[in-house]
Amino acid sequence: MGVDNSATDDGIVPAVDDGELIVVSNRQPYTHSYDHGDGGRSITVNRPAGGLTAGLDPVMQETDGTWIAWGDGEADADVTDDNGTVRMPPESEAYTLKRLWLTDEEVEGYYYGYSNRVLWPLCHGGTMKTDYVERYWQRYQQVNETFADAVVETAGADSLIWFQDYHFTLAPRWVRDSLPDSAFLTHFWHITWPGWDTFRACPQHEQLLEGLLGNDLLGFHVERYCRNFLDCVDEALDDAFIDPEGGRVNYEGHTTVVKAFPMGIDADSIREHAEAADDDFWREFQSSHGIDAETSVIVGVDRLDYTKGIVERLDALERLLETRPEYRGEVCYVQKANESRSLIPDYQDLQTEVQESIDRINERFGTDDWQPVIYINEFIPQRELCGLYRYADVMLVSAVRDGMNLVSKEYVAAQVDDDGVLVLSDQAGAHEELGDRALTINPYDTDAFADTIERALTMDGEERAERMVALRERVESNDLYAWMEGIFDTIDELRAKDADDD
Ligand code: GDG
Repeated sequence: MGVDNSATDDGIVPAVDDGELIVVSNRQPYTHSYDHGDGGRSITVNRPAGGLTAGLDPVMQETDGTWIAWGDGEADADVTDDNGTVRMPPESEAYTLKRLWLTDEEVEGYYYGYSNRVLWPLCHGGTMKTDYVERYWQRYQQVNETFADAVVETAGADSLIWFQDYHFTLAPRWVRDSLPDSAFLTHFWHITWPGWDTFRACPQHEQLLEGLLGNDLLGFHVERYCRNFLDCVDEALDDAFIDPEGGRVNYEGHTTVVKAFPMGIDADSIREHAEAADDDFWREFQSSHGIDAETSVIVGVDRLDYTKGIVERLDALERLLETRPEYRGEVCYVQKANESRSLIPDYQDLQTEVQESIDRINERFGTDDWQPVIYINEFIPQRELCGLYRYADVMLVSAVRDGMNLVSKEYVAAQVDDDGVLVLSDQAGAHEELGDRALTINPYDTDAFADTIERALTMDGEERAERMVALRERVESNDLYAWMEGIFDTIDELRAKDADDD
């Protein structure tokens, strides 16, 4: 049965027939694990926590699609058939999850190696952190081929295939070469795309660009990344024809449209969680972390990643407490950061550096009844996170480079009392949308950053509300569903045009 691109109870769906939507991502929407409380006898399903995965799940259910991802859960293989597939979610079995099994060597080379020790730092401009190990590249190619094969086996002539992120730069070209033109390939690149001067340092830059140009539509968060990508193609591929205004590349007879789609969040869900976190929640939070009721709370929420500028932020807070003693005992900074990619040395170094900075600040300024920095380094449930956003007086987002930064938008959506202040780095993609109503900082300019924290703490209620109301309207209207709709509408237009041209 054909479906229109129309609103459903849960969101929107693209114009595809049942079974034609294929999503490809590194992380899967559901994992299976053994219930250790039960002596490991029964199996538990872990559901999508939020964000894109939770937003896409209803779309997959509505279209009976196939989601292809790495099966990394300990009990995943126990519930799949011989093809690695299982119907999800358990209560309605509405779509197919196809799990691909990766060996330890593949995970080391493809995921920890090429994806996170080459492409991640390269795309964030950190060429000094890249680690070009031939084994990583070999495994990355091998895993991309495995995913491409799985897509080709699953796809039909009219399939719509949606790749997510930097783990799959090569697969689109191989899929494109194996499927008829009527199949549509699209890719969303969730991180920044660097300028040519950075990108050219990568020995495999040509293959990466050729791979991505297998797509019919390639999306980035902001225009600047689109321009950077087109510049890289222009410099690296002699045979590519580029239409910079139209955002099109023609390479070896195939056209790729390159377009910005700034990603949003599920603002309604965040708002509902924030509303549910009432004053009792906040009193309990304050008392369990030893925060005095009168103390102003500043918050930072990050994956522990060197792109997020956590150490730079702690430096600015230290400068504030050093140069303005009147804030001692009056403000408390809550750093919520969960560990990530811990097998990579740069991430281990960062964990140590963050812990050392926090210990130093607490030793230097802390007293018997006041701790300047509270560190929460485990994952917290969505309700608690939204409560923290709601009651924090100021949020600091100080990324040194960030594709979008959804945390800044979540903070805004949770401001149901319209009394918080967002301090936002001009290096985050979100700054393009929120920069004029947030307070802008350069994470490296420690003195000015400290001044801006003070400005946020002393802003009067009227200005806070005026800024936050404007920010909230923007975040609510450009939410996750508007983002998906923008992508699906563009796909429908491009497919309709292709059909007319044939
Ligand atoms: C990449 C790009 C781009 C974090 N701790 C907890 C928790 N979180 C959730 C946040 C937020 C998500 O994790 C982090 O998203 P970000 O966008 O801030 O950052 P990345 O993980 O680096 O994401 C980024 C994004 O892709 C999307 O395209 O914006 O630029 O780097 O949603 O809420 N959630 C809960 N507990 C936690 O402790 N529940």
